[in-house]
Amino acid sequence: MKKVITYGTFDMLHQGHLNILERAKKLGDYLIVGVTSDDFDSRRGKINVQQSMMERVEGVKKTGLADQIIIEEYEGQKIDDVNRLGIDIFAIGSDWKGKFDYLSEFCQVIYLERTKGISSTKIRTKNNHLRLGLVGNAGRIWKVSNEALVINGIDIVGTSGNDGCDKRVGNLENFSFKDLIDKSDAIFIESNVRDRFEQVKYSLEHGKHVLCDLPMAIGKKKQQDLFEIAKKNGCVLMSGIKTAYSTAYYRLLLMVKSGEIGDVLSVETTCTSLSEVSKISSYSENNIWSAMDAWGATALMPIFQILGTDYIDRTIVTKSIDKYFDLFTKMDFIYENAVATAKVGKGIKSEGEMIISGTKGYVYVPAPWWKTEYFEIRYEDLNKKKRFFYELEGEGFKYELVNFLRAINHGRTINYTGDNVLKEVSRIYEEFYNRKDVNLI
Ligand code: C2G
Repeated sequence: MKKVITYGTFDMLHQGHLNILERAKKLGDYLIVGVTSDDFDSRRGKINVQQSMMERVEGVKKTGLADQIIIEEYEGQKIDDVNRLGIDIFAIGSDWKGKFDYLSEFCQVIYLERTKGISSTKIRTKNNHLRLGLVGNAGRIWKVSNEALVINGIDIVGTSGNDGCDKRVGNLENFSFKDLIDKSDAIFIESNVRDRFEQVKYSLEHGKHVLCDLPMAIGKKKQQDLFEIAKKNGCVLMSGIKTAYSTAYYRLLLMVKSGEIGDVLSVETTCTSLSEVSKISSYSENNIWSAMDAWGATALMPIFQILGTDYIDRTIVTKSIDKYFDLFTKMDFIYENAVATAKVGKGIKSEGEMIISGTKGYVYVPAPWWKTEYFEIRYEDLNKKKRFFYELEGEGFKYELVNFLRAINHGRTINYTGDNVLKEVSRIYEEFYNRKDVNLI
């Protein structure tokens, strides 16, 4: 029996895929199709795949051409598959010509002519053409616009800056806020914390999907209002903390939740950055984000995601120069069976790490943990230490934008952060600004 193998993502299965599967099948008696895992695709830079692995496997199954379907999970797996499964022929599209010649040591390698004029990219672009408007400070919007430009199906309409600076972001046109909303289908908001609620509300009320940095609102009630407005208007409202969408962070959360380090007793997060301005007294007038505005929500997120929001007590200590500008803030939470600490700083520097301690071991995420690519699970026995690495492309905006696009296409919000987490973060900001049970040093 002649065994043939071929591989692919097979996203939104189309005629090009069908042709290659048919021709590959004809080369032998038994066809094995390797479908890429979601992880493998994102690691090899194919991040805007629309269908989940299960849906893609289902698509291949339905063709009736595959005698066996396997999952391709890592670089270098092809050699192992060919040997392990006793493959005679490896077949792949001509767009890969030359790339898999190294397999000819183990089996015959055939490049089949690629079908012209059709691709998943084209289908994605046609289906998901989304006009995205960017609202916020030029410095931040610049980063996200760079990453958005490479995503199929997202067209950036322009920006609207509210930081008093009329800096243009790249070649993008700067509009008034209302004009930008008019011209867009969806809005990315990373503006000053106290402007966000009105901006999100206005956008949702005008039927626009919103991806907004946290906090979106000051106060739990206002966050709840935004959820309701989004629902009423059939809009997607998603949290824009990019850490939440990175593969490494998501994996570590799942591992902690599945008991990998036993019961969690403590979560500690630290996020700090020095400021581009050297004089502390002029931070506010230079429109620099304070420690809480820049880092508070990011530092709180893992605490509420892992331990929940039902803490018994909390203490906040802050060193501030005025009501809205803190240099350093330390937040401590006491739960029934655990404790947590978040430290944020602007104009002070510390080690930006995250440590999650449990009864069996602990997770260590080195600085800067909010751009997590690598983490370790450590145990009493040093030899049992496990290391995890998931590459993060760029700053990580791509992942949240791709998820946003997917949520809009599927007509539902994919919840990476949790509504309760969003509401609790909003509450902490309200109490912080109102100096409710906040100790000043
Ligand atoms: N294909 C084709 N004609 C098209 C589009 C795709 O013949 N118009 C072929 C590709 O050449 C490939 C297969 O269909 O052999 C699957 O294509 P993709 O889903 O795009 O997967 P790809 O990224 O090419 O993955 O390990 C993964 C493989 O290396 C290939």
